[in-house]
Amino acid sequence: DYTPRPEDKFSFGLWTVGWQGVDVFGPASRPLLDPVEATYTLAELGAAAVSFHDDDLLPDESTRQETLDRFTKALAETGIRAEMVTTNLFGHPIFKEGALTANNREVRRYATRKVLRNIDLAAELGADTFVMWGGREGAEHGGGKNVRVALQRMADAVNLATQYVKDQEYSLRFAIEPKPNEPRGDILLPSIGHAIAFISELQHPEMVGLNPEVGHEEMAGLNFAHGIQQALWHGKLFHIDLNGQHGPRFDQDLRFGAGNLRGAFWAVDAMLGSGTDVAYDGYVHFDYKPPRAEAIDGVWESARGCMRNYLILREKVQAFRADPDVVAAMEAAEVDAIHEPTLAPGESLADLRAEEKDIEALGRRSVGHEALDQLAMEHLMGVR
Ligand code: GLT
Ligand code: MN
Ligand code: MN
Ligand code: MN
Repeated sequence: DYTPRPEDKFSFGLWTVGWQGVDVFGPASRPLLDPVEATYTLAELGAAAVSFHDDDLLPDESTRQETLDRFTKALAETGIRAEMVTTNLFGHPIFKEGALTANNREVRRYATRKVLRNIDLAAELGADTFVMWGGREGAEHGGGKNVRVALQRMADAVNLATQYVKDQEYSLRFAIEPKPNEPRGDILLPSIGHAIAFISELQHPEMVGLNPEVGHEEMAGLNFAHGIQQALWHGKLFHIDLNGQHGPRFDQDLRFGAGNLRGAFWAVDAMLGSGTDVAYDGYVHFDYKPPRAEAIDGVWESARGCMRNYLILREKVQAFRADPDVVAAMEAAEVDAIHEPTLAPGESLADLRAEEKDIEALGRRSVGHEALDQLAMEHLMGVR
């Protein structure tokens, strides 16, 4: 059966099931969901953890302590963890032109204060990961933003945050979440690759990794499974946002498995290590939006669907990898031959150059990838 268990490490953003359906064309279609009540329900559904923005859980000062007390009680009673915390640096109009990279310095200083306060909260709640999604860091116009300098201000902010965590001796790691556009016309750090390059310029790069989202890479026409494999290769897959997307269009935030199902299959395969032992071992975190048309029953149905689809895909991926026909097809496709370095240890360039190979025959060789992919599709379609 596909019942979620604590060891599956499923986690949900409180803003996901809490999304009230506000969009560009209409107001909320669902009533406010108390984040503490949502935590209890997610625990019942089988989640092991939750994540939140400061403002999802603690929208106002006057009720802050009371809500925090109720929330920590919910964590204690359910055994749920607050594994990730992130900062809302996009909702308030003060962030309309950017937060940590706003042209206006007062805005940048306010955004930095908001981050620091939230780092203290994350540490207090024992979170492992602090996500930074720069949704408003970007521009619609060519002349309005000096992108090169804005990137330096972003680096300053991350440097300051990592230094603060070191000084306080917190055990938090940072995860940057790339997105190409929406809400800004063009967002800084638009893809996994951009973010990885950015991290290498930071003061404490070892403390900073990625929180890639399926839909965000696919909005840019990129292959999510390839993206997270590169992040794994760099040792930077600190966290993940699973959801669904139908190709390059607005950010759909569908439940995981909806949208590009083949992409989801390969994403799960990559998370499990693609047949190697380099796998993702963090929380399986969902960041999606229950469609605006759904009432509360549909909200919980979609949350169940995220976990169920992950468990089904995990089973499909494992069956695919274990299928003797697949093993043979992989062999025929020389998939494992890539493990052998192009130049063996001890070999010289002269050895390489001395080699005589039948170039024409190599050009005619069979690669067998269609046969292999057909097997994957048949596993996915449930006929094997
Ligand atoms: C917001 C965004 C998400 C990010 C969240 C982290 S907030 O909902 O659309 O993709 O993961 O701040
Ligand atoms: Mn999204
Ligand atoms: Mn996300
Ligand atoms: Mn989102």
